Amino acid sequence: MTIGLLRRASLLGAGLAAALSGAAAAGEYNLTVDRVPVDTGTFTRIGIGYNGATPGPVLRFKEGEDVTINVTNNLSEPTSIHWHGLILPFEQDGVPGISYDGIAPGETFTYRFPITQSGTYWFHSHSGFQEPDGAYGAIVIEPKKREPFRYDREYVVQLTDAHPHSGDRIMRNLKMMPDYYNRQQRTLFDFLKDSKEMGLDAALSERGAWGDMRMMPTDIEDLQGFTPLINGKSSAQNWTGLFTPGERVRLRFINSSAMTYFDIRIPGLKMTVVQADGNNVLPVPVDEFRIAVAETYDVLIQPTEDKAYSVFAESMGRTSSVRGTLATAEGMKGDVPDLRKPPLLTMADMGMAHEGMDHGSMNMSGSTHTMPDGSTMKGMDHSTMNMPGGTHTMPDGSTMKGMDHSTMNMPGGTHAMPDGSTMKGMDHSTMNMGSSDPFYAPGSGLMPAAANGGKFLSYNDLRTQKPLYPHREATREIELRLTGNMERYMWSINGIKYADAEPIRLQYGERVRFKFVNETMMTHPMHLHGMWSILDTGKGKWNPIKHVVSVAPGTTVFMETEVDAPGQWAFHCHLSYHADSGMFRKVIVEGGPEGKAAALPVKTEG
Ligand SMILES: [Cu+2]
Repeated sequence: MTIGLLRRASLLGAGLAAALSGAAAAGEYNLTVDRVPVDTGTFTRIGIGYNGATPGPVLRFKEGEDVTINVTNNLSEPTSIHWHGLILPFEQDGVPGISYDGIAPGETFTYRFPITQSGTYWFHSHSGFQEPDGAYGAIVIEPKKREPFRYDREYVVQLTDAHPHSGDRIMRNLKMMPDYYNRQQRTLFDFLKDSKEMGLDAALSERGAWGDMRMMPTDIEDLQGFTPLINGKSSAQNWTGLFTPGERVRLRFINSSAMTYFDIRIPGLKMTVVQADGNNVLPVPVDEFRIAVAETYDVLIQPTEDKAYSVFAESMGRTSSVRGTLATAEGMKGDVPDLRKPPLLTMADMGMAHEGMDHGSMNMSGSTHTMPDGSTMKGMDHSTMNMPGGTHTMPDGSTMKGMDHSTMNMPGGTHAMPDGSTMKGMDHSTMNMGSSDPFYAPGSGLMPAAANGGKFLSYNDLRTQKPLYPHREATREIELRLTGNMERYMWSINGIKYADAEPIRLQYGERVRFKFVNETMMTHPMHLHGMWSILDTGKGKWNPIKHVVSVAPGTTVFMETEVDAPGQWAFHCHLSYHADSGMFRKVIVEGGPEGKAAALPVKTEG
């Protein structure tokens, strides 16, 4: 009843806002932040949106224009808007406590900044859990120059993981009971099945190892029970984009989820990836790709038949899916694939490849770690061993009990070097792993594979189409260990949560090499504000230029940043509940050319 009333009220609001937008001067945009109804078909609730709806409007900017955006807060709490992936002065970046104070209830804040880039981006609230509650929208920036590819029409395909609970309630529940939303707990039945397959001892010790980590093999999504949406519509509500057979269609995928990675495919069509995080890449034809939280990928497709194709997005943990439709007329429907089997994390995802990790604390079925040459296995990738089961015969004839060859997936790779040297530091650029993906730990349960057996996009396939900076040696390396305590739902960097951490201080003009070491069993999409994240895929000057770098469990990933933006910036995991519980840092960029150095607020560190 209330929802119906509110819907009418907000539709009125949307009309009014549209009228206001129309009246605004060129380059001027108006956004209102409103309480809006969310109706997924599965549940209804009141969420937060822009101009009366969630998702908010698609903001279309032109490279080279100066934009003015008036944001009016109609909520009874403070709000903010962050322009995700946009390069702009730090005071315009929209992070309360870092860029500015936020936008008080009833207040209108005016953002002003030049648009210096092009591509697909998005915007969202950086206050509390307003973004999971629906406060997000898309940004499309038209380039000054011609695109290096052609298309006849385009659609934004914006994904989210709408949840019946408010973000605040979810956070409270996770703090109280970290597995509150994980419905895939292993049962006694699973244990008995494991025992039958691997023997009781092995099953027991594997259980022990997982217990030591306070993790379960099913801990892939710590938030389940959501309804994924495409452009605000669930599978039943079926978002539909029209095409004429033979047309080239550009799809701008944006993952605006709070917590959910999606694997995306369009059965019957090849997709050509042409852009990642707003920057053009050399085209990569794929059958399927994984989109981390907060990433964007632009793909081209060319449907030739007069029929309906399903745009199918399946959550990484396979607990839910959403389809939209590309069709030649409204109301058409394509086949909807079934959910695939949920992946199980393996020992690889426990991060046993990490140097310096205390192997002694891991109960590993009593297998011996002494290698034939007597060296220790420091740096060696234990992850290739899914411990229990099997017997591995070493070169010296000794056996290594508990190795499961059936789960080893390392075509063309020799990772288990007797001295472990090649694994040290996990330098992806030098690893040749055949068809497996070097951005996952070898043997990882999360290693993606295309549903049709075809090509699944890897970070390793991404090459920038146009380097933004001359390639040079990094001036400094900063190690950021991604850490957490699953038992207390505490997420941190280098073991320290945001509230207790000193800011990361960078000097203007540096090129910093960030080394992410994921010591947790979750995948973290790391997002640095204000400056580009040049992901090291070993391609030198052709390394892809991103704003989110996803770091899978048990891996080390490097990215480099040209420190060219004075001021202070946020740097955090983009999973909403991880960021909020402490996997977050403030970055301060000191110095800068005359007149360009930022006048930093004299505020104490938050
Ligand atoms: Cu995280």
